[in-house]
This record gives sequence, C-alpha cells and structure tokens, in this order.
Amino acid sequence: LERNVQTFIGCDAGYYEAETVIFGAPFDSTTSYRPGARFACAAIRNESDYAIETYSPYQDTDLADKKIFDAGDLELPFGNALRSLEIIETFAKGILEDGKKLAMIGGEHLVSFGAISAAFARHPDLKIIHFDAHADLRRDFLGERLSHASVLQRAWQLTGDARIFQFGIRSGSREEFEWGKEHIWTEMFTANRAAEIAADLKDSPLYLTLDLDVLDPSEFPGTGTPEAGGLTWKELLQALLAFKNNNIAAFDLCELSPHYDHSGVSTALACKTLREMLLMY
Ligand SMILES: [Mn+2]
Repeated sequence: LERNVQTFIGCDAGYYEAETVIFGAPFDSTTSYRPGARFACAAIRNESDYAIETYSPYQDTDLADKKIFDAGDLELPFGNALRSLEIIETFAKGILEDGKKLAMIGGEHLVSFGAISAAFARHPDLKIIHFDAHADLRRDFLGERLSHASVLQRAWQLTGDARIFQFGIRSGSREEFEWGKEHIWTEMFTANRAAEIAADLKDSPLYLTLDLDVLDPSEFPGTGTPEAGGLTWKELLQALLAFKNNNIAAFDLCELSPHYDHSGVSTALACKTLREMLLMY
C-alpha cells in the first residue's frame, strides 16, 4: 500500500531523481480587485487527474517520460507579503541549488518575485519573459511596494534595464507605460514577436512568468483582474512554445482564481497550460 498523496497528474517522481520540482504558493493577500488565487494550486492538482491527459499532441511528449517531483504547497502567512516572499525565495533557492528546474503555481502574481529573486541569485544574467494583461510596473500600489501590481518593478530593481520582455500587455497607468519604454521591452496587446525574442535570448537563462489573465476573459474568466482584448489560448501556446529551446531556469503560472468560473473551464485550461510548460522544459 502507498500513502494517498495528490500530485499534479504524471508528476510522481522522487525528489532526488527529479529534474523539475513543482510547488504551490497559495497567497493572494495583495490582490487589488477580486481575491481567490490562493485556491489555484489545490484546484489545479485536483482537476489535473480528470481534466487532462499526460500526453501532449502539440509536443508529442508525455509527462510520464519526465521526472517531475510535486512538493505540494508552501505554508505562507496570509497578510504578510514580505515573510511569504522570503519563504518562497528560500524554498526556491534550495531547489535551484540542487540543480533542478523550478515550476511554481501561484497564487497572485506577487509570489513570482520570491522565485525570481532565487533564480536571479543563481543566474546573475537572468532575463525575464512576462506574459500578462497588466504591466505590473507600479512603484507601489496604495503605498505598498510589495503588491501584485508592482511585481515586475520589483524584479527590475534586481535585473536592471533591458532584461524584462513583456507580451500581451493592455492595461496599466500612463506612468507605467512611459517608464517601461525607457527600461524594458514590451509587445502591447499581442505576443507575435515571441519567436524573435526567443532567438535573441538563446544564450541567456530565462525566468518565464505567466499571468494567465493575459488570455481573453472569454476563454479564461476565472481570474481576479479580468481584462478584455486578450490572447487566445492557441496564441499563448504558440508564444510559449517559441521558448522551447531556450534555457528556462524556472517558470511560474499565476492568477487562476478558480471560484470565479463555476464552469471549471478556467481550471482545466490552467492544467493544460501547466502540462505544456512542464513538457517544454
Ligand atoms: Mn495581470
């Protein structure tokens, strides 16, 4: 007999043999509009058994061919963003120091900063690929510097100029966009230039952060800050797969908020997206 431990489908390797480690960061305390992303990690694991196959016809690869360890969810102190980020960073550093790749399930988008900090410590030349509806470049949100609306601004403070590449952005303040033109690279509204950027960055270690609200709310309504005019899932997949042959050191998938989509389609979409990202590694 074996203990009943729920993992993401097909991800049942042991830690020492694993090439990739999944963990969840169920935190949504700085969400400015509709909270609930803390429930995404459990929903994705639970639904993955029913919603998707382990085999991807897009990549002709199977999760069963990979060695992936699912570490479960971190215990994060709700309401304490600084401490939560420290816990995420410490955990992520341990995995990266063991020579493994990292796959984090959010959580709101702020959790990315903990994992980005860990990846940056290991790869000082790290570059960040960012899919999102929102620029996330505010210096602070209502005075809070640790906010899901500031996560890429915090990341820039680590990496500096010309190291962040954004796709699908269609919402933000005038100040964010004006600041962004000076310091980062942005493709507004679409992600058609992903292959071009992937080729430019072929020698760089990458952190890929996916805020699922980059998708159009008609396909992905289960999120805290829905923003009309987004990518189709097919467009997103094509853009993600453009980075398949790059050196992705770590990635995350954030901002599923399962309870806003009672049909469950958004959670099923998130499961399928996570499968494709795991198989890209
Ligand atoms: Mn967003």
